[in-house]
Amino acid sequence: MTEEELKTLGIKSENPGTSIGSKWFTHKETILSSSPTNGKPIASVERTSRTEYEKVIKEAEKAKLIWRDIPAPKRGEIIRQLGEKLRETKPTLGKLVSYEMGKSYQEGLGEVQEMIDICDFAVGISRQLYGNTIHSERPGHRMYDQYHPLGIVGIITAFNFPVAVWAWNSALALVCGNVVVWKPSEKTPLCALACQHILADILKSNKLPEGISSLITGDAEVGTWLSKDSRIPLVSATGSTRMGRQVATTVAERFGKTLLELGGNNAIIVTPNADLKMTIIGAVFGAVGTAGQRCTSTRRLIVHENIYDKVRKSLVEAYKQIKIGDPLDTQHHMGPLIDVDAVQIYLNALAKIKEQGGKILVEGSVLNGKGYESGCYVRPVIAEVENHFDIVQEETFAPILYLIKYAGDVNKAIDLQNDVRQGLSSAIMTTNIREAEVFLSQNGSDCGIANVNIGTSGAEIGGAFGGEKETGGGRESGSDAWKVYMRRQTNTINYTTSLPLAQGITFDL
Ligand code: UN1
Repeated sequence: MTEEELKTLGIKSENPGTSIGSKWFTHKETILSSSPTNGKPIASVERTSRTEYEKVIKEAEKAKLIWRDIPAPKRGEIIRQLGEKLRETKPTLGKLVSYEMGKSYQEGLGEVQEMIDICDFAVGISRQLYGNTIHSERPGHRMYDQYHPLGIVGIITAFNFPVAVWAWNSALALVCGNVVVWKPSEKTPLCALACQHILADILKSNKLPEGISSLITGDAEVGTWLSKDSRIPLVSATGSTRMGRQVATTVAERFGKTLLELGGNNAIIVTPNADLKMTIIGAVFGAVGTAGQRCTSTRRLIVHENIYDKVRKSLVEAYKQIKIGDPLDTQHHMGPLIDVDAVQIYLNALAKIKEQGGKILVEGSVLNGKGYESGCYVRPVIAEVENHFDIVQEETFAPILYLIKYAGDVNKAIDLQNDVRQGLSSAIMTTNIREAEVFLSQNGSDCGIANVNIGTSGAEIGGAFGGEKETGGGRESGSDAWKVYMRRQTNTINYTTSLPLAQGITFDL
C-alpha cells in the first residue's frame, strides 16, 4: 500500500489518535502499526490521554442533546451519506484492512461491503423504530411503547474485523439517536482512523456537532475508562471472552448495559446425508478464511463415522491446494496471523493438541523465507481430536480445524456440538429435512447462529449477529438488534375525566 493511497484515507506517517469529529488531539505517546503482511511499519497513532478522554466525553454529552432532537429519518440521511462515501472508498479502505490486519483483499473488500450493507439497513431502520400499540384494560385509555436514544454508546472492537463491527454498531446507534465513542483494537488503529475521517467529514459538511462521533485509541486501560464511566449507558464490546467478562462485570457494577459479542467455538455437523462437495468448500473457507481469526471461524467438524474417512481424505487434499502469502495478492487464499504473539498462541495450541492425545493430520509450522519475513504466516492445520480435550474446548484464534467423529443419529452430533462453553455459530450439512429441522429445533443447536448447508462464518448483516453462553448473549447488526441501542418506555394515556385504577382496584377519597 503506498503513502499516496494512505493519504487518500487521511493517514500520514504520524497521526493523532484522539478525535472529536474532525478535531484531532496530539501528544507524545504513540502506537506503531505494522503490517503483518511484510512486517513493515505503516504509521504511528497517538494514544488517548485521560485528559483527552474527558474532553471527548464532554463533547459527546453536548452533541447528544442536539443529535437526539434531529428526526430519526434525518439521522438516517447522514448514514446514507456514509454508505455512499464507503462505496467510493471501498477499494482503498478494503486494501488498508487487508494490509493492516492481514486478511485477503477479497475479504477486506467484503468487510467494507458489510459496512455499506449495514448503512443501507440502518437508513431503512431510521424510519422503522417501531413500538407496539397496546389495548388498555381501562376505558378511555390508550397505551403504547416507544423507543428513545440512550445517549453515548461506547464501542470496543477487535482487530479481526477492524471496520465492519464499528459500522454495525455506529450505523444503528446513530440512527437511533445516540452519539458514539469508539475504541478500536490497538492492533488496527489505522483502519479506525480512516473510518473516523470519513464520518467526521460527513458530519462537518452537514454542519453537525463534532461530538457525534469520537475516536479514542489505546490498550485495555482506555477500554476500562469506557466501562467504568456512568455517562456511557451502553458499552458494546467485541473480542475475547476474557475481555468481555471484565467489561460485563465493570459495566454491571454501575447498572449500565452491555452488548457483548465474544468468543465462538463453532462446529459444522456433517451427516451421512451431506453434500460432500459443499461440505468441503464450506469447511475449508470457514477454517482458513481470515486465517482462522473470525469469531465465526469453523473450529470443529463433527463427522459421521460412515463418511468420516472420505471427508478426511478430501479435506487433506483440499488443504494441499491452499496458497499462503501476501493477502493483497489475489492468488493467495490465506494471509498471515495478526502478529507474532498470535503465532505463539498457534504454536502453543499445536503442542497442547499433541500432549492431550490429538493426532495431527495436516502439520502446522511457521513459514519463513521470501515473502514471509514478517514471521506471521503459518500453515493451516487439521487435527483429529476428541471434543472434551481442554484445547478443543478453548477458542484458539488460528487456522486449526478439529475433526471429531460421531456415531448414531443426529442427536449425538448435536450433543457434541453443544458441549462447549461458547455458543456463537453452528451449521449442519445435510440434505435430510428431518436432520435439519431437529438441528434447528429447541433440542438442536444452542448457538445464536444455526445454518443449514452453509458454513459457520460469513453471516449477512440482515440477521441479528451474536451468540449464547460465553459468547456473551448480545445481538448486533440486523433484525431488531437496533432495540439494544434505545431505551424503552411504556406510555399510558387517560383521555377521560375519571381515574380508574388497573386491576379493578378501587380507591376513593
Ligand atoms: C467477527 O468475527 O467478529 O459472519 C465478525 C461473519 C462476518 C462477521 C464476523 N460477517 O463471519
